[in-house]
Amino acid sequence: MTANRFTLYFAPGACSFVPHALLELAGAAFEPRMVKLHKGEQHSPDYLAVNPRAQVPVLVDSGHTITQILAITQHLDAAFPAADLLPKEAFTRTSALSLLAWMNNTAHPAFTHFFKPDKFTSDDSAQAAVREHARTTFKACLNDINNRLTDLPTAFLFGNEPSAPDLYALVLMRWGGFAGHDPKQFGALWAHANRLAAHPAVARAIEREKLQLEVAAIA
Ligand SMILES: N[C@@H](CCC(=O)N[C@@H](CS)C(=O)NCC(=O)O)C(=O)O
Repeated sequence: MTANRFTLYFAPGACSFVPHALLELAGAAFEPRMVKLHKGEQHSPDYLAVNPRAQVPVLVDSGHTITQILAITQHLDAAFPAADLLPKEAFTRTSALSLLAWMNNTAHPAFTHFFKPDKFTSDDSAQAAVREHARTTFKACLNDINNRLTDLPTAFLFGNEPSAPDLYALVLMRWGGFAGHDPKQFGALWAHANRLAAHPAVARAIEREKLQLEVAAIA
C-alpha cells in the first residue's frame, strides 16, 4: 500500500472545500485533518506551527507546506495531470485561473466582510454597516457567477467534468445562504451546485464535511 503523500487541513464549509474536492476528483490518497474554526483551533500553537497565518486550507505534500487555493490547485493539477483539475487548452486554462483568482480575491473577501465584519473595524455600529453593505456586494458576485452559468453549453464551467472554479462556485453559493440569499434564486448556479453534488468524487467531500447546499441565514 502506498503511504499517504498528502495531508489537507480543512474546515467544513470553508473555502478549503475546493482543494478537498480536488483531492477527491484526483483520486488521491490523503489524510484529512479538520480544523474547527468556530472553536478558534486555527489560533492554537499546534496549528500556527502549520500555518502562522491561522487559515485553512493547507496542503502538505511530502513535507512541503502549501497555502493559498490558487497555489494548491496548480500543485494538484501538476501532480494529477490526468484529472483535469484545470483545463489543458491554454486560453481555457487562463480563463479558469482568472475566474478562480476573482473568486478568491473578490467574491470570497466580499463574504468575509459579511461574515466577519470585526476583521475590518472594531466599531460596533460600523460593523453593522460593513455587514449590510457586504450582503449586497456579495449578492452581486453570486449574480456574476450565475450569469456565467446561464446557458452554458457544458455541464460545468470549463467542460463536462468539474474543475477548480466549479468547486469554489458551490462554496460561494452556500455562503450566500448565510447572508440570506436563497440559492434557488440563482437558477443556473443552483442547478450547477446540484450537478456537482451528484458527482461521486464531489459527493465524498460533501459527505466528509457534512454539508447541505441550503443553510439557515445568520443575523
Ligand atoms: N486566500 C486564502 C483565503 C483563506 C481563507 O480566507 N480561509 C478562511 C476560511 S474560508 C480561514 O481560514 N479563516 C480563518 C478565520 O477566519 O479565523 C486562500 O486561498 O487560501
